[in-house]
Order: sequence, then structure tokens, then C-alpha cells
Amino acid sequence: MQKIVVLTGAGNSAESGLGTFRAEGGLWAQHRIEDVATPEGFARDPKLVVDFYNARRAQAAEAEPNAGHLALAKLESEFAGDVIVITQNVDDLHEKAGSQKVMHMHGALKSALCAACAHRWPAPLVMAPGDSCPACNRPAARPDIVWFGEMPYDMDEIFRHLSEADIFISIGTSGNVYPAAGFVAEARSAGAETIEFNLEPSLVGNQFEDIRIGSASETLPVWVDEILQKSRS
Ligand code: BJW
Repeated sequence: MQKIVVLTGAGNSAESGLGTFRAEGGLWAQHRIEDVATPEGFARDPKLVVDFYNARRAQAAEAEPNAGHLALAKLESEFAGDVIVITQNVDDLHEKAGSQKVMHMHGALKSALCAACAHRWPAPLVMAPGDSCPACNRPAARPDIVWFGEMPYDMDEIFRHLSEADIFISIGTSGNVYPAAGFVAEARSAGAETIEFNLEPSLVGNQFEDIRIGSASETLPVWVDEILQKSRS
């Protein structure tokens, strides 16, 4: 059975109205990474960090999947093989579109994490610094987001999927952040065909065999139809 492994980044959700990080005017132009996306920033000013993620949780709750998300859900339901989506995004737009096999390597806005006992539970729409953990009762709730210096989730399973990939596609990610930026090399060494979808080549764009330049909502549906047609013939 053929396996397609999909990596998505902020560009895949951009056309749903959610900001990317490194674009001019993007999230990192408005907030210092060290302040809102590191454990040290959270220790220094938990309210700033919790408010940052509360605002993004509220925005994500209103967002709707775009044609790129819908094309990936169609690929999963109609492709004769296996389709796995590994997303760096913390929104739930793949799930809203109908994708079932989604791995959130950088965590999820909908989830809360106990910094004391590592219990995870559904986050309320508005979290507050010092919220208690429902499992251990300590006031150690934090957004369930993987910050710089922390280990992304499900890495063993992700590397297993990459080692089994026949096709690896990467959509709307700049190639700035590891380990995700290294996935193309991993998939290539496993013999996968590799394709990047982006408005412009990413920092690791030269490692892909093919690049489809354009917005994900336009390029992905075309590619998904090509692949489905090929797999039926
Ligand atoms: C479109 C589009 C449209 C726009 N259509 N395209 C030195 C060397 C190597 C590594 C390191 C190093 N020093 C430190 C590290 C490790 C560090 C790292 O990578 N740092 C770099 C800055 C150098 N990484 C970590 O710390 C990670 N942990 C780790 O490495 O653990 C150890 C380990 C060891 C071995 C194996 C495994 C692990 C943790 C990283 C955590 C990242 N967290 C964040 C924030 C939390 C989530 C959140 O708040 O949402 O995750 S940072 C931020 O960047 C966020 C994103 O998921 C991530 C990636 O961003 P993304 O998605 O690429 O967005 P952009 O904005 O950069 O790009 C958007 C792209 O879309 C652009 O290319 C546009 O052109 C495109 N686009 N519209 C198609 N319509």
C-alpha cells in the first residue's frame, strides 16, 4: 500500500485568515519569539503568553478550512493508500475539513497541559495563569504548545512514517524550524518522491524534486486530482 506523508505549516492556514509567523507583519513581527514561544518567556510573564494563545484560540475557533485543507481531506478519503498529515499548526482546520489522521507535532490550541504532571485536557476558550490541573490540582496549567527548546510531539511515530513514505509533500512552511525542516531529507533518504507547495521556495526548497509555486488553495486541489486520477488508472 502506498503512503503519502504530508507536512503542513502556517501558509496552509493563511487563506483561512490565520496569520503566518515570518511574513512581513506576521506573528513574529508583532511579538518577540523569546517572549511568547519559549518556556523562559512563559516563566517570566505567564499572563502575556496565556493572553497571546487565548487570542489565537479565539481566532482559530472562528476560522474555516480553505480549499487546501479540503483537498487533503479528500485525498485521505479517496486515495487507495495511506495518507498521514503531520501539521506544525496549532489550529484544528485539518480536522474541521474532515482529515482523520492528523498529528499535531507543535501541540494544539484546543489542549491544555500541566507543567507539573504532564496531564493534558481540553483547554477552555479562555485560560488564566495559575489555572489548576484537573489531575493533580496544582496551579500549573499552560497552553499545550511546543515552544523553542522543547521536544515536538510524536517524533518516533513521525520518523517511522517518513521512513515508509512513497510521496512526501510539504505545504506552506518556511523551512526555518527544525526538526520539521529536516523531514524532506529524511523522506528522500527513504526513497520518497518529494514536492513542495509554497508561494516561494522555502529555505530547504532545493531539497525537493518538484516545487509547485502558488497559493495552497489553488495548487493543492489540482495536485490531489492528479494523484487520485493516477492511482485509479
Ligand atoms: C504560503 C501561503 C499560501 C504563505 N500558500 N504557502 C540551530 C540549528 C538547527 C536547529 C536549531 C538550532 N537552534 C535551535 C534549534 C532547534 C529549534 C529551531 O529549529 N530553531 C530555529 C529557529 C533554528 N527547534 C526547536 O527548538 C524545536 N524542538 C527541538 O528541536 O527539540 C529537539 C529535537 C531534537 C531532535 C529531534 C527532534 C527534536 C521546537 C520548535 C517549536 C516551534 N514552535 C513554534 C511556535 C509554537 C506554535 C505556535 O505558537 O503556533 O511553531 S515556532 C513557529 O514556527 C510555529 C510554527 O509551527 C513554526 C514553523 O513556522 P511555519 O509554519 O514554517 O511558518 P512561517 O511563517 O515561517 O512560514 C510560512 C510559509 O508559508 C512561508 O514559506 C510562506 O511563503 C508560505 N505561505 N501563504 C502556500 N497561501
